[in-house]
This record gives sequence, C-alpha cells and structure tokens, in this order.
Amino acid sequence: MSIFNERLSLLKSEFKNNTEYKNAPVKPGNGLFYRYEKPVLTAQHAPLAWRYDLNSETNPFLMERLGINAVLNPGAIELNGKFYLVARVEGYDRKSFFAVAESANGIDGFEFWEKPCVIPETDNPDTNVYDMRLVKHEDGYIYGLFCTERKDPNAAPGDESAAVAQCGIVRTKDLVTWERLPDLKTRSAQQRNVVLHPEFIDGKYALYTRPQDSFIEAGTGGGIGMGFAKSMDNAVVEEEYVIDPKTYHTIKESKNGQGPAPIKTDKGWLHIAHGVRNTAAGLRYVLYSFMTSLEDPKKVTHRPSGYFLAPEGNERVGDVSNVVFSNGLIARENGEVFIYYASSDTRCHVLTTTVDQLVDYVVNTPSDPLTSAECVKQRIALIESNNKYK
Ligand code: M1P
Repeated sequence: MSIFNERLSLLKSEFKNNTEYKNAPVKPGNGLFYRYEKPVLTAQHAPLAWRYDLNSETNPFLMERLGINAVLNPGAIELNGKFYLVARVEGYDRKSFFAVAESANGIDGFEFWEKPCVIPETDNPDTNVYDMRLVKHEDGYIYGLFCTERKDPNAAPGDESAAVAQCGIVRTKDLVTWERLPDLKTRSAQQRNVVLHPEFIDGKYALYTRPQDSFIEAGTGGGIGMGFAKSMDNAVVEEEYVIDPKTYHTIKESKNGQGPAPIKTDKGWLHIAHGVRNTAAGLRYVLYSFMTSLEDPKKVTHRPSGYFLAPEGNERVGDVSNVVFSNGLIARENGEVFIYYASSDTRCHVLTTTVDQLVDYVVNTPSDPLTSAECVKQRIALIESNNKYK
C-alpha cells in the first residue's frame, strides 16, 4: 500500500474515533448543572478536507497543509429542533474564522458543515474575527455580533502587537448567507464582548458593551455596559451605562464581559458573564451570573457570590490556560438550557441545566459580602441554619 493510502485510512479512522462518541453527564453534579465527560467540539472535528490536500499527485506524503489549532468560543442557536454552534476556528496561522457545526441533541454528534462561513468585509478589512454572539432578535433577523481586530494604525514603529478591537455585525436568516453591516460605533477606544439584547427597549436596539482603554486592559472602561441604538443598519451607541462594574477583590477584579444574550425569565433577565482576575500565573477566567430587571434591564437585581464555573482538570490546560469562556447558550421552550463554553481557548464543552435551576441559583444564592470577616459570618449563618438537619 502507498504511504498516501495507508495514511488516508489511518486518518479516516482517527477522525471517526475523535468525533463519533456518546457524551454522558458527570453525576452527581452540583445541583445547578451537569458537566459532560467529553468536549462537544474540538480541532479534531475539523474535516480532513479542511487540513489536507487529498490529491496523491500533489501530496504524496499526505502531509497536513493547513492545520487547525483550536475550536473555541462558539455562538449557539436552536433552529427547527437542531442545535447549531457557530464556532471560532483558529488555524495554525493564528487567524480565526467562523464555522457552523450541527447536532441533533446538543451534547454529542456535532459535525461541521462542509465549508466555513463566508463573512463579507467592510471597507476596513478585518485582520481577525472571533467570538460570535448569535441572537434571534424580535425584528426577525438572527444577528451575529463578533470581535473584529485590526492592527492599531497608531502603533509605534516596530510594535507589531498593538491592535484595535471593535464590534463587527452580521445578520442572517439561515446561517448560510451573512449580510455584513457597518461596525458598531461607540465612544470607546476599544470594544469586545458586545452582545445584542433580544428585544427592543423603548423602540431601540439594546446592546451590552465592554468599553475598554486598550486591547487587553479594560482600564477605566469599568465593566459590562449597556447602550442603545436606533438602528442596526448603522448602529451607533452614544452613551454606555456600566451596569455590572468590575470590583476589587472579586472574581471580576481585572475585567468582565457579557457572555451570550440573557435569558428572559419570570423573575428577570438572567445573564451569564465571564470574570477575570490577575494572578502570578496569569489571567484566570471564570463564569458568573447575575439578573437584571424586566422593567429596567439596566438595573441589576441579583448578584450571586463568586463564580458558578471555573476551569477544572484538563480544562485548565490549553493555549491560554486557566480560562473558561462562554458566548453561546440555547434556552429551549421546555425550560432546558444548554450552556456552551470553551476551556483554555482550546476546545468546546456543554453544561446542561434548566431555567428553574438557574433562577433558583441567581435569586437564592447570597451575594459577595466583599470582606473575609463578612464571608465568615455568612458561612457561620449557613452552618448554624443547618444544625437542625444533622
Ligand atoms: O483568552 C481569554 C479570552 O480573552 C478575551 O476575552 P476578554 O476580552 O474578556 O479579555 C477574548 O479574546 C476571548 O476570545 C478569549 O477567550
């Protein structure tokens, strides 16, 4: 057998092993959600045709030509009973692109569509695009808000890393054809983690923002902001209100960012967000939750203490270690919720829970009292209230 044919047969069986598996919840879980034994989508899910030249004439060694480094931070949506992820796929060349993967049950069997998404450009070409938040808006479109990154035109000579991040916007009806709209305009020098609220507020589009001073640091940006735009065809947010500030000695001390669009519940809008703190080992990203008022979505009504998800075990290691990040969830009509997250900027996972569990968590978990002494009081109160159940 030729090297080419032998390798092709090995690669095909490796692909099958890496992608065709059942995924099971890890029990007993924590009462809020189940983690799953395996990731849902990885670089190994990228079809062979994306990575190899499959022509034995031009590639007799069946060498990998365009490798895939990571599959992470997927937007998520349910359409006609199927689960779709619009994942950030990163090549060995460090450029990310978007690709749709589909599954019948949302926890295993994800398969990429034949080709990645073709996202039209504006007059100012994107160098890199990533982290799409998908939202079915009440105006009838599915919007994808993502980060578009370009080299900083004011970078000092020799500085090849200064970049400007802004919010790119596309819309679609089918995830196949994407219409590019002008990038969001705000007063902030940089924007990442911008998310569209699914409903109009006072007749306007509402957007969660994350004003930031520089590419990495939120700086005086303050936290998760909210702003309003008259139109998405040329979206302009004049003023951003910080609704969830970063806070000293908490899990969101360095910065934070809205995750997917919030879930509407009877008790309020339920948000999933990421919080970042700095450590001697680098930045640590965890997921936390909060709730905003149905009457005034700028007002936070509940802030459970600390994080609900931190990287664990293998999740702690990857391209950017010690990170969990979520920008996609699916809240089904029957109350089930699938929260998709990536670990260490490398692979995608799912958590399953329900709206009832999330609401119970957010409404009934005490908030962070912000000092050690107050945390001790809080814990002793819990212990003492448990005495009668021993
Ligand atoms: O590397 C961790 C994450 O860093 C950025 O998030 P943030 O803007 O909140 O710092 C993003 O680049 C994200 O893609 C990445 O997962």
